[in-house]
Amino acid sequence: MFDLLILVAVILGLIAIAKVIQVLELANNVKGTSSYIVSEKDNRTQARLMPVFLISYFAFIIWQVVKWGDEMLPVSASEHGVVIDQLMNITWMIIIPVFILTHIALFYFAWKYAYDKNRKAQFYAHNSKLEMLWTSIPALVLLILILYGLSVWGDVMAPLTEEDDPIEIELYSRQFDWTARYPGEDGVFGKSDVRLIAGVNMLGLDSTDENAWDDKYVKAEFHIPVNRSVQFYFRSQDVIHSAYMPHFRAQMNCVPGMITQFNFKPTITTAEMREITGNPEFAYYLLCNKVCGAAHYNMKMEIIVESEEDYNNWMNEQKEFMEYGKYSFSNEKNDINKEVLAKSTEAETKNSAL
Ligand SMILES: [Cu+2]
Repeated sequence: MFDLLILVAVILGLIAIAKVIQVLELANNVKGTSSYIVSEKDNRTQARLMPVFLISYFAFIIWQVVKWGDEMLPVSASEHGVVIDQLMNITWMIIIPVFILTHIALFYFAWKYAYDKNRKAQFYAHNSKLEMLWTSIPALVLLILILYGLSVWGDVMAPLTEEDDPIEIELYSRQFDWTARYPGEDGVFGKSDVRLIAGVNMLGLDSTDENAWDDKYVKAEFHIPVNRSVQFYFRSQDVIHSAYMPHFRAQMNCVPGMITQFNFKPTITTAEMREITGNPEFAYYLLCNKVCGAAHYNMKMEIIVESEEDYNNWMNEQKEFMEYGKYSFSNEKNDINKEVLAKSTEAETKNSAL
């Protein structure tokens, strides 16, 4: 109902504007002048508005930086994130002065050379030297930035080797939550198939595959050890989601039917970051960065970065897939359902509390 009222108001507003324009045109006809001819006075007004616009525009930008500046992400918590931030900062350092100078020149010229009936424009058709200058300088700067960017991209996306001794985590996305899976003691992820998803087996793990038996999966939060490379594998059950871990400067699409990858090495624990930011509530998050449906905003999982010792302790407390299996083999369906329910309610209460 409210939407309808807004629509009616907009339509009435447009009709009113059209009528006012008609009245102005009629008035001009009566006076014998035409509203389509730009007078000298119009020109002067427009010219004076140019510096006014320029100053208000810059003032608005400065206001935004002052107002929202402290909402920026804290220092990067991953090794490669520092390099990405550097690339970003250097790009800003080049772009900002150019942006300021070109805008000042643009509005200055529009003000200074507004139409003047006593002045005749100089006919100046071409200057090869100038053309060369303003083509080659931006091209060179862009080339340097792109090459720099490509080398950073190469470093960030480089696959891990055995020497890195990474821990592996699979992040499984679906509308509208995340599940993190660890390969368990054997270090191998069990097979999975979307057709096997049922009840407690929310990832569709293949219980006939021995590698799946010790797999562990968690919701609401997952843990990673500090200063150890993490190899992520991303899957999606339904639509394209995007695993976004802003504090680690990491993002990767989760695409149904394929496995995408990303790796990083966390360098700052959650506790240390709480001290750095001065915020005792600070938490790292995995978010979804694709608008994937109605409850997209709910796709959130806390990431806890801690010492290897704490991480191992936490890992030992997590249940293996087979332990859920035991329930289903003994046919205690109710127990499984209770457990699943408890897990997802825990996840939901955590998410809604954030
Ligand atoms: Cu999503």
